[in-house]
Amino acid sequence: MNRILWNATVIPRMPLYFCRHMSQPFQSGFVNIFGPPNAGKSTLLNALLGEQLVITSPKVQTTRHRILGIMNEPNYQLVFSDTPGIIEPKYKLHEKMMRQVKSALEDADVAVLMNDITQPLESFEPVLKLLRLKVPVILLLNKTDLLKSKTQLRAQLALYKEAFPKWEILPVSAQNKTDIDKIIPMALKHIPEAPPFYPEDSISDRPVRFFVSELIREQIFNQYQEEIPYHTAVIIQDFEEKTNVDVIRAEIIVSRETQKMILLGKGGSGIKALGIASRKKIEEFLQHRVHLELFIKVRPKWRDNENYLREYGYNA
Ligand SMILES: Nc1nc2c(ncn2[C@@H]2O[C@H](COP(=O)(O)OP(=O)(O)O)[C@@H](O)[C@H]2O)c(=O)[nH]1
Ligand SMILES: [Mg+2]
Repeated sequence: MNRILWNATVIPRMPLYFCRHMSQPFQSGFVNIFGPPNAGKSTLLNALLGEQLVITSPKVQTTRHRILGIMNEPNYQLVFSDTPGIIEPKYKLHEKMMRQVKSALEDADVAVLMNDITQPLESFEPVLKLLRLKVPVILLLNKTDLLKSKTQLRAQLALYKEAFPKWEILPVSAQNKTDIDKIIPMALKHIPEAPPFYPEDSISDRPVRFFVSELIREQIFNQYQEEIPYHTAVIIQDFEEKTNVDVIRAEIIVSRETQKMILLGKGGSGIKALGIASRKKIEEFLQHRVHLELFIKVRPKWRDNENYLREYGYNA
């Protein structure tokens, strides 16, 4: 990851804009990705941008924020949004996650709706009820690599086409990057002529600190089971950029003392392994050596506490 591609500022949209270099019109707009948990939304964003920008995991509700990923080409800028999976909120953190989804609904020029093609069509209905889409939709049926035959694919596709006759439907595999290149021309049909919203060298609207905290959270999802990842937040307390090695201090917030003990592991082995795995990922991301220190804090019921949620970056 190039270290200077961050901290973009928003440029207001103007009525019509022509690319500086040629007479071809410049298009710019928002392509927002929605779907149930685990459909592969975050995997798709990474595949589209060719970067490991957002975190993914086999567990549901890994993504908690709306995260922009920006694609810059000579004739267009597409601002993709990864969003949390659509669920019925059970606690305040969930409500905040769904507000992130709502904000993405409001500014979308086109919605990329995603479902796991191996799941029954009925499982998709609750998501549609909660979404109420008013913009053009591209429906992606993801994970085609898991299907056993072309017949199975054709059967699923026929079901979806019958249920959603107005939508463009495209079977893909985000993981294998199969047919994801077809999404761009489909999306561009719905993107207006406009100047870029973000400087053309930016890849996201979030600062480096955010991605670093997410990489630690991803490792928590990898390493710990059951409720632990869902009770955890990660905050970067210090980030000192130095020539040889960046020094990063991060706090891991949990809801209960017992969760802290699990995170620590026997003789601190758990937190040690977490530190090593996280550091490797962060070094890959920053392309720089990192010294990482992790601290664990217990904050009872933080997921339902407005002040804590705000402090931990869940602002919506
Ligand atoms: N087999 C297969 N697995 C996928 C595909 N896309 C995503 N996954 C996996 O599905 C799980 C959920 O993916 P993620 O991107 O985190 O889903 P999200 O919750 O919708 O953001 C992860 O384990 C991914 O590796 C795909 O095309 N094929
Ligand atoms: Mg996700």
